[in-house]
Amino acid sequence: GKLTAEISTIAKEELKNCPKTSPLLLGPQNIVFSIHVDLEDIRKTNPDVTEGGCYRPKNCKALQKVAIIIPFRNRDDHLKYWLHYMHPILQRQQLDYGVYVINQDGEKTFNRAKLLNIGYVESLKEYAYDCFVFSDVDLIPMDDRNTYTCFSQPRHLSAAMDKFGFGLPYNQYFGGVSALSMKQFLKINGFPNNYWGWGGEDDDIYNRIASRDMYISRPDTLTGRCRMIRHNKDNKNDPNPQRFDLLAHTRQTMNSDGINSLSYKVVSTKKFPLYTYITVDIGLPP
Ligand code: UDH
Ligand code: NGS
Repeated sequence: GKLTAEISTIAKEELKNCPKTSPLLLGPQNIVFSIHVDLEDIRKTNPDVTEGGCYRPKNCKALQKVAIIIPFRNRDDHLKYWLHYMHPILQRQQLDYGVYVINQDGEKTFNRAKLLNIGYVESLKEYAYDCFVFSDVDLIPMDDRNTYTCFSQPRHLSAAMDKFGFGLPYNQYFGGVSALSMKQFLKINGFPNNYWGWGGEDDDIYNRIASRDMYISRPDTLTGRCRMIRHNKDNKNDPNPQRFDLLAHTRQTMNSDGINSLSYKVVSTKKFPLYTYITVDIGLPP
């Protein structure tokens, strides 16, 4: 009744802020993709994760409300590993978070950045998130001190991937896992919608950030280590031959291509115990 509601509101208000650094962190951890993972087991070992893949700390008020957005198609095996490793890490980081898998409907050309824009919009329809972590489905941090939150500058979290010898392929690289606050995301008009197929969309995002006088923040190369699941080439995600031309004009096109020009249709939304699965029709390349 009303009284219970009031009591729970008071209880909520009285929660102290979580500490800046979570006392639950374990540091470096072993990440392997040879083990068997089972969704039902993951659910049982993460009893505090609620429907749709959400969690918030019980005993303190999380410092940020984080939507984790995963661009997706036909990677169920990878998603299992992601859920297996990430739910425990994100809880130890004491985040108020939700997991959104944005699944591209159909079999036409993949568009990673457009799916990420959609994740931003759709997650905000559910909760007042203030931070957005954009993560490929096949990347897992090897150290839980690499916090999946936003910083005073756009954050590149996958700063030392195993496939690049635990370094960066080039300084401007912004692919893999990144985090932008709502303010940072809106300052760059979100991400480009017009990169169809593989490559360049992450560099476009980098250009957007640089052109708005922001810079990339990163964990150090030890804390930022992460492992990628080795896999075969995907269908309908061939290198985009237009990516170099597009990249030459980010500064001009970013004002009219981005979150302000995003159009798509939600085909279905499914709430699973460990994640929210939104299938979207994103249309076709022009
Ligand atoms: N993705 C899917 N399904 C696809 C394609 C991409 O889910 O069919 C998602 C997934 O989250 C993936 C991300 O988009 O992690 C980025 O895809 P990518 O192909 O750019 O990057 P990935 O890390 O592979 O999967 C990098 C190597 C691809 C080039 C292969 C040439 N050797
Ligand atoms: C660059 C791509 C990026 C890509 C990066 C790493 O060349 O989109 O390689 O690719 N930029 C262009 O193509 C313009 S990877 O080694 O992961 O295949 O993220």
